[in-house]
Amino acid sequence: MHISSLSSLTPKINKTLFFLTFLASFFIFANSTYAAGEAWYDSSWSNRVQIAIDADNIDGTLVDFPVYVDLSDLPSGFHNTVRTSGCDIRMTQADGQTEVPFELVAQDGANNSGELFFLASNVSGINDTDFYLYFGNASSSCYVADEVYGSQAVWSQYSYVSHDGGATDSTEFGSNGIAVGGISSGDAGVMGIGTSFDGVDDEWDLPASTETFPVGDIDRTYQFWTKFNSTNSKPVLLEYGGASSGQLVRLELSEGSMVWRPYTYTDIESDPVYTMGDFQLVTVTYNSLSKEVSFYRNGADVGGGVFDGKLYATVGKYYSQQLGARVVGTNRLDGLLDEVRFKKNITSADQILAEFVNQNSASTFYTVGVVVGTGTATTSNFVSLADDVIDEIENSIEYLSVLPVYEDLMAKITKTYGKGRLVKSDRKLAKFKTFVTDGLGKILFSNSERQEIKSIIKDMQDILLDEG
Ligand SMILES: [Ca+2]
Ligand SMILES: [Ca+2]
Repeated sequence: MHISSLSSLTPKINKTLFFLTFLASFFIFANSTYAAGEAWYDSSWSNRVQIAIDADNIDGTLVDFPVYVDLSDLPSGFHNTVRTSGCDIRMTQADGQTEVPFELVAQDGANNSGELFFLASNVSGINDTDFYLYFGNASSSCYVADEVYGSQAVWSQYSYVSHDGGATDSTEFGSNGIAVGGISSGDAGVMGIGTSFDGVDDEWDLPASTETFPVGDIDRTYQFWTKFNSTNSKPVLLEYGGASSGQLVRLELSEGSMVWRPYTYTDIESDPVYTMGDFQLVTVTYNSLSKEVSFYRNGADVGGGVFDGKLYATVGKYYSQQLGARVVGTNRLDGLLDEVRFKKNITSADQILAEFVNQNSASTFYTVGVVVGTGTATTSNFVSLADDVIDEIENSIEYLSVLPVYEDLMAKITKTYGKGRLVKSDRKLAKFKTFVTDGLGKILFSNSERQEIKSIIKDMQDILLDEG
């Protein structure tokens, strides 16, 4: 939100001039010198959309945070323009130019949906952290997985990441699941697809890789989006290791508690808060220094304890390693796994909570801006809506007045009052909608609220000017 380059006049004069112009502006001032937000990544790309992570959702500062983007949160202007392959997608930091790695897991242009993760090196808990998603380039190549900004770099902190509940591993180690019992991925999960487990003979076996599995007495984090349909068999999410004390790692559900069962050592249990039939995010951390095992449910700390043994380095020595059952074929999961992740370090409590908010309710975690075109934020940068969409908006509330607004103000309004162009609220003051037509962002509001809306917009404009 940079308006400082509006002119060389003092901010106070700028503010007055802008507001006077604004009050009179029921016409389009296409020749405005209003500056663009940030620099453009590359002129070969036609469009971008801002994704701003709301600081209210962040405690502390997050480092190397993989951000989930539900592509159904993006405007139709994205879905109408992006290539079917997605090979024109690029992600940058707030400066509009510094790239960050991303993984496009799925894209469904027919349904305007899809799943993308990008790596945020820092996410602030004080100010919103902005990123840009660029698209619209007919000739760009897809990044391959091991390129600098390719998918594997998103998961550089992880030893295993499966977006489909065990079938495929997105890390550089590529520990794809081996299907047992007729298991296959494809069932609806929390983010895109997951894997259903039948509780009879289904499991994913994973390769015996010491790269993939935390082995020995080292820090670690395990995460599972899961749903339990039945508790009968004390279902196991993960088991691997050997047959001697401290060689085995087993995570299972018992009477509502997640249990850390290291072979022959004392079990450590969470509070009995895990439920049946709901998707829930299970996170388990182990601190090799303090020996503390911590459990989280949906981002909240739900107990744990201090492990009294020692973990030894074994994988694939005696047993297989698998998701959804014990290695001896018992304790089978009747339910579903979606996102599964292992790390050889400890994810902070702040990050675990942010991950839950992001993955459980992406549209509250970030605010998506409007689609803008190449270059500066002049009127030509806005993508027009189809006539029928405009009709729909105009018919949906009472008689409206229209005010033209520009990229930064539009983003501010959207960020403050809701997302997208179909903003609505029970609060009278916020009962307006923003949209884009005739190449210009506009706000619609009913005449009865006109003065109040104008007052809000003026306040926002003042904020923008002050920030400039
Ligand atoms: Ca089966
Ligand atoms: Ca998934």
